[in-house]
Amino acid sequence: MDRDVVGLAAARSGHPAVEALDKRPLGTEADRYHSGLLAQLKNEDPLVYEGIVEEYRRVSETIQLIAAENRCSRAVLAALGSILQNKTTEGFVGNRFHGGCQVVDRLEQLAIERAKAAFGARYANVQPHSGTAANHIAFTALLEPGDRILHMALDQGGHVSHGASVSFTGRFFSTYAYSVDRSSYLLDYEQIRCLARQIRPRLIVCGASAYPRLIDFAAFRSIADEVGAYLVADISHIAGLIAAGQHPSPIDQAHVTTTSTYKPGGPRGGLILMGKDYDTPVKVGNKTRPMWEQIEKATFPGFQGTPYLNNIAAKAVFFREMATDQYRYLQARIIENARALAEALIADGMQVLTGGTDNHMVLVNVAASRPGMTGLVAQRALEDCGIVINMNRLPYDPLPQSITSGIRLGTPVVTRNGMGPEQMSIIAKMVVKVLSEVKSVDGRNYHLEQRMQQQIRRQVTDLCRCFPII
Ligand code: DSN
Repeated sequence: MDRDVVGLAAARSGHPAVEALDKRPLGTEADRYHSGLLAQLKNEDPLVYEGIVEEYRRVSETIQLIAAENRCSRAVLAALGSILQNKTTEGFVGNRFHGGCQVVDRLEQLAIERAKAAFGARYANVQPHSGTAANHIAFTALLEPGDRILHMALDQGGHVSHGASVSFTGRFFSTYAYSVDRSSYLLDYEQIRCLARQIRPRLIVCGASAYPRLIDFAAFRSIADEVGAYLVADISHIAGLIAAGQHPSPIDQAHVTTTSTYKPGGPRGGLILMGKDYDTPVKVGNKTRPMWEQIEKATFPGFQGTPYLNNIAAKAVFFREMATDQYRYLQARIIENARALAEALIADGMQVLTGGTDNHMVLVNVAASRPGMTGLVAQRALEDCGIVINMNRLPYDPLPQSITSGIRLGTPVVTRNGMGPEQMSIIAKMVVKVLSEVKSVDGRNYHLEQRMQQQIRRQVTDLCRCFPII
């Protein structure tokens, strides 16, 4: 043994202070190590600390209506900012490349079991770094380069990773898009079936970023089965609603279900789930493996290296939260609030796509509601007044992606903060007031009277103060 190490051990064993330290429960030491993290950051890096404070203030004093956003619990934040962040390894539970994995193996297994329980799945992979990574893993697990994918077009409400030409999917596979019906803006499953018969895709993706109605996963599976395709359901936007039984589940309909974990209110990251098809044989290259194994090989070494073990622990915390009555109540309330918001906007003359919503989001055609208005002007003017939304290209939108005719509003954050239908009608009134008063100059620039802006800002701040982040 190294002489210094021997000396240090001898010194330690005889020293009363060290002996006392050794007898303290480990939990106390771990608590001490993790407590006061923000205070330490403030001391060591005031610039980053100030950024965090500023962001806290921003979300505390403005109304967050980005449909893709949510807010995780403090328990999830604690797991994210824990010592687990330092652990490196590769592979899966019980089969790692590095030593020292006893604890993280246990935590990853816990996350897997809780994810399976939350979604009624037979297989869960908690390693994907994001929803997009989960899609990449699923596609590469099931397909050969160049294989055909049929997906919802990005400008119709699909997600960029599903097949847009600018994403990895569009570059490495042959992608074909389906649309929503031109008059109802709903998915037309018979049209999608006809397209699938012509294209004969090897994989069909369903799931959307901007679609306010229920998705019929059983109809998608019947189309996939008819043409011999795999079905991947990306449920990122509606995962919380599905776990809470507020939207039909794709777990036993799709071959593979993917989701991001922050949209339903957990830590950033991705998740892959499978139901009855989890061990269906898949042939890719010259190898045939069960689907779950194919997914794991595509995760590591296929696409990722070390899993983010702090994120995995945070996912475990979140999947436990998902199984609580409180979480289920919140998901029902998210939909109730979105419906109240849609109804109040319609009552004030706004054109809401499909006439309402079945989920957490509301799509509004602002260009058709107010002459000269664009999604970009609406987003900017509302943000000036403290209401944060995003512009959104609508199906068959005549305006370009950088301007858009629409906006997308979502209720997860305001609901998490405790707001209900009564507050949704107050918010709708403020949105309509801003959109009625703002004057678009050229679709990008605009004029909004200072006095009006300040008045709405004050109302927003007052409302936010009644629903603080706790
Ligand atoms: N999919 C994006 C959105 O819906 O805004 C975020 O990942």
